[in-house]
Amino acid sequence: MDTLSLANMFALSSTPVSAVAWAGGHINTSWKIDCADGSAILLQGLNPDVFHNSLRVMQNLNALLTHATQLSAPATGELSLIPTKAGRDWHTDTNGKLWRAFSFITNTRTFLETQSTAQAFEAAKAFGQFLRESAQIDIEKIQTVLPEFHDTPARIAALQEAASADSHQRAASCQLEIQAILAYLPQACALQQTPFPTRIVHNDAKVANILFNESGEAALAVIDLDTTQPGCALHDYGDMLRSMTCRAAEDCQDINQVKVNPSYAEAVRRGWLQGCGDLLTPLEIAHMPLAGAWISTELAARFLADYLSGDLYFQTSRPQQNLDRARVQLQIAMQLASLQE
Ligand code: GN1
Ligand code: MG
Repeated sequence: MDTLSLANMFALSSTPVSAVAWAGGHINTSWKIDCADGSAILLQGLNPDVFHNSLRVMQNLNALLTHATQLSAPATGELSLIPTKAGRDWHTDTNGKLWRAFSFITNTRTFLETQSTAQAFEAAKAFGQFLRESAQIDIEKIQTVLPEFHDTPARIAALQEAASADSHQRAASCQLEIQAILAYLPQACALQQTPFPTRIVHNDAKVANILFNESGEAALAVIDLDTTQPGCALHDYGDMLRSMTCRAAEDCQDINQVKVNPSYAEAVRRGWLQGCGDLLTPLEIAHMPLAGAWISTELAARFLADYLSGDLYFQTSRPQQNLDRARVQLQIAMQLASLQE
């Protein structure tokens, strides 16, 4: 079925007339669909190879959106699902892939890289508010959709396995990177065993997942809620540090351009603390300085394992893209770690 016919399965206000691929994610398929009356939707297909239980994702999404509506919570803004003509929240295509449609919030923008310290502050504050607001939801209502998603030792073990299998004869070209990640294992194990509280966390707290107003000054909504599940708040903080403090692209090929800006890191810290209010425990606050290197190294392990396995998980548009992504994350991890020294 073509994209416009797919869009037509939903109860739109008028006829869908054009579809443009919506960039930014590495996992799902997203289209912006413009309709004849000037309205627009974001049509998104969940990647079944990643989200094995799409229904759970939709149940979590509904619980989060219902909560946001009841509270008129600022952090989730005006996100809303458009039902299908059959009155459901999703459409399943002939391949069993689940599609859902969000109303497109007009006069908004997303950014792949942070534009200013003020913007880093705003984005981090929004993720902090999201965490604080989600803490009011009964955690039993939010199900785990990606088990062991942030099990860093398991991610490093998976990299080691991919390097040993070396199914695409790529391991020789990235020994330095593999060794750098393996060296992080003791620290990863120590963090994994620290008894942080279990909270409802976003799990993809990158700058690209904040909807800003057109000037980019005000964060209007936290988006991409598919990975939201019970977990550790510091994973979100780590994701923010790795994604908001460096303006180089996530797959930048020139490692010299990868520079962590300390004032952005400080803005992220202040913004997140402000957004979280009094939510965080002393244990969480004490470990904040480790979170950036933690999550960048974990993501480096994930990108590199995928590169070694033949790029099966993260979408790529060129050879070695996952290797470049891994190198960028390692560089960010190193710089974030040295900021703390
Ligand atoms: C993936 O597809 P996207 O951009 O929403 C990934 C995150 C990574 C991120 C890196 C389900 O998210 O964990 O941090 O790429 N999502 C999943 O940009 O694996
Ligand atoms: Mg995501």
